[in-house]
Amino acid sequence: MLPAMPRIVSKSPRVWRHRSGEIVLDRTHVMGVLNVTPDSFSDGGRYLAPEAAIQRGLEIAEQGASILDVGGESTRPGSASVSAEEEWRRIDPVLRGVVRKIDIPISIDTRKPDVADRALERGATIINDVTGLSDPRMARLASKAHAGVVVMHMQGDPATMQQAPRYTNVAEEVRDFLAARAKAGMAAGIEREAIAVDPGIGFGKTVDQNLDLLRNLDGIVSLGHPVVVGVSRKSFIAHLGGGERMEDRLAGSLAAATLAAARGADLIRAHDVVETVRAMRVADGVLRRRANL
Ligand code: HH2
Repeated sequence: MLPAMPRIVSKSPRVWRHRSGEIVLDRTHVMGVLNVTPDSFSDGGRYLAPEAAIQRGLEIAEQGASILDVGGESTRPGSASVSAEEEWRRIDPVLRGVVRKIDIPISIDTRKPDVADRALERGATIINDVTGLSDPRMARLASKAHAGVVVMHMQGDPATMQQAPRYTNVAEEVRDFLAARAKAGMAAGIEREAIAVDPGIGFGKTVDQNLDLLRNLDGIVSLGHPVVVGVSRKSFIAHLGGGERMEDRLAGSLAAATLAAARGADLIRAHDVVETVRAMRVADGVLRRRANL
């Protein structure tokens, strides 16, 4: 009898698929934030002029981000929504200005299917939907376009979400919500590997609930989808520290990002791109024995 052949198990790396390719999840990636708004909580007004936004978009790509996340509507607590026309008016020149000049995918941070649709036509390849595909048109268009999607959890809506967020068990409820929304996305035809999930830090959560979610990120990781975490400059950092102003929250943001990476986050959404990329290289060296040199 011939000896049994050793079984070769090929362990292909996990990936996140999007419209024009895939992101290999063999390290902790940074999703660089570009807010083309007058009122975003940390950088409102800074990149409202198209030239300034385009310049920043190019810089984000150069600084080592793996995705450029462009948004034209603030969803900070208490914010009012803007019309699809206004949102598109803000981001259209920016997408045109960066799209063929950078070699990283562009995600569009929007909750409006019309805006997402037009952005995909302009060359964006990922939809970052803070409402977790609550509008069925969003899932349908993502499926048709083979776009990547971020399904994020939010309790309530930005105008009122911080008034009295309530959960019995925040980690379980958010995990179950994300599992259900990812399933709904797949039922609409989106490929499993195109769906990333995000606990939505700060979206209808108290400081303690945000901390619970970060501490229990493994529940969300266990869903098997790529995991995005956005902690950058958020108010829980100031609550834990000494009430730091926006421009003084970098150290706290990096600490939270590093801990999220240690708990299994694949992508960190961040405003301070160069610093976050550097921090994630060190985190990956320790966590994944990954050397970049
Ligand atoms: N946070 C914000 C916006 N979009 N998307 C995902 N997937 N995850 C997040 O945590 C997340 C997000 C809020 O940050 P920012 O874009 O800087 O603020 P604003 O909504 O005021 O523009």
